[in-house]
Amino acid sequence: MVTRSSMPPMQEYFDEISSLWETRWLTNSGEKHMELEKRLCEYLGVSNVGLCVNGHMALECILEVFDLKGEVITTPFTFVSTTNAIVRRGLTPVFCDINDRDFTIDVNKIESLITEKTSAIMPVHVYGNLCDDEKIRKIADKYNLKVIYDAAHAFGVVKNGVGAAALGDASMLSFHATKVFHTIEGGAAIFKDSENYKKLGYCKNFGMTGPEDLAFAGGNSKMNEFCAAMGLCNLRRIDESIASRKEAALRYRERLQNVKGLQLAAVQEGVKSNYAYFPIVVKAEEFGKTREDIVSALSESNIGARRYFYPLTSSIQSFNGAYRSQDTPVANRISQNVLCLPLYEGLETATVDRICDIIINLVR
Ligand code: T4K
Repeated sequence: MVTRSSMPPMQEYFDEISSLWETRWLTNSGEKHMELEKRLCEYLGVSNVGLCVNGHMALECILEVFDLKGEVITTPFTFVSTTNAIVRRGLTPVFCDINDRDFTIDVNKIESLITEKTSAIMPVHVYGNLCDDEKIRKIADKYNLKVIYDAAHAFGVVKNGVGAAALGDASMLSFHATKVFHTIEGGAAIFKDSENYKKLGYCKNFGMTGPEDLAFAGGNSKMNEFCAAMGLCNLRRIDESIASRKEAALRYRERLQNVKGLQLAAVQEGVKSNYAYFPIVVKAEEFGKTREDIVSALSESNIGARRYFYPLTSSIQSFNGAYRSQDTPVANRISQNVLCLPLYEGLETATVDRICDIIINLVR
């Protein structure tokens, strides 16, 4: 399968949750929740980590905290959650193209999309590749826009000593079962400003500012204690887990980097990766076979590679064709040809080799 959830030793998780039978405090900012927020601040090198029920709702809550209106510049090459969060908050997505080296937003194309209605830029650190924050920040400052990162894939990624979660006015992390670090379901909103962390607390708890104070119509996006406990266990082993992914990812790179017609994501200078995904882009004319041929060959051997991200999120049916894929040509081309190969903690070199052999033998 494209990925496999990391699991802590069973007994360790049981020990972690056993106190819940005494306290019977199962959700609403309990002990485990508070401890995990603190530990994540330490690990990620940030100050305001607000846990949420999942990454998607964390993103919606961030938009709610900033009370944004109008248009948000984002990319269509992402999991549909990014676009949905913008739409569900009553905002209009404006799609910017990506660059074809690391598949993050093309910073040279942002400025021409800014109008008087633009209120924020929401780029995505796709596959854990970091966006060009320096350029994005400059543009945002010039036009007084918020920068909100979809950092669902970027847990623990560090560039020149600064953690991905520290970038932007806010960042969202996903702790879904399929992610590098998970809490079964879960996510976090990370804010530069502690006042916004406080507001998040209200947004994720029905808009209540006290037990009987109904300030606004908020939703329910709280993380429960069983999920937070899973996070505490997984965080203890996160460095080993990333090291194991690294081994597999480096093996893929070694085997596939010189195969004609296969493009690998560029290695970013100064970036300590988390090895979240291993995408390949198939250039069919050079490679001699299409992405779909590779998918079929792998699937015959019961190997589940996935087309993350296809189709573009600008093609959501309810947009009724309002956006054209030709307007984001690089995103369109990558989306039509990209394939994520299996990558997870404990993936053995022999399995990586078997997957690479199947791909290489297709054109031999
Ligand atoms: N932004 C971005 C850029 C994202 O990628 C995501 C989520 C979000 C925002 C939203 O964050 P969350 O609200 O989810 O926290 C999966 C995940 O459900 C989704 O979290 C993730 N991105 C997306 C890229 O992938 P599916 O529909 O492809 O997952 P599924 O069920 O097919 O699982 C994929 C493979 O993972 C399976 O073949 C086996 C393995 N798996 C799956 C589950 C559910 C496990 O090993 N254990 C499991 O519990 O969406």
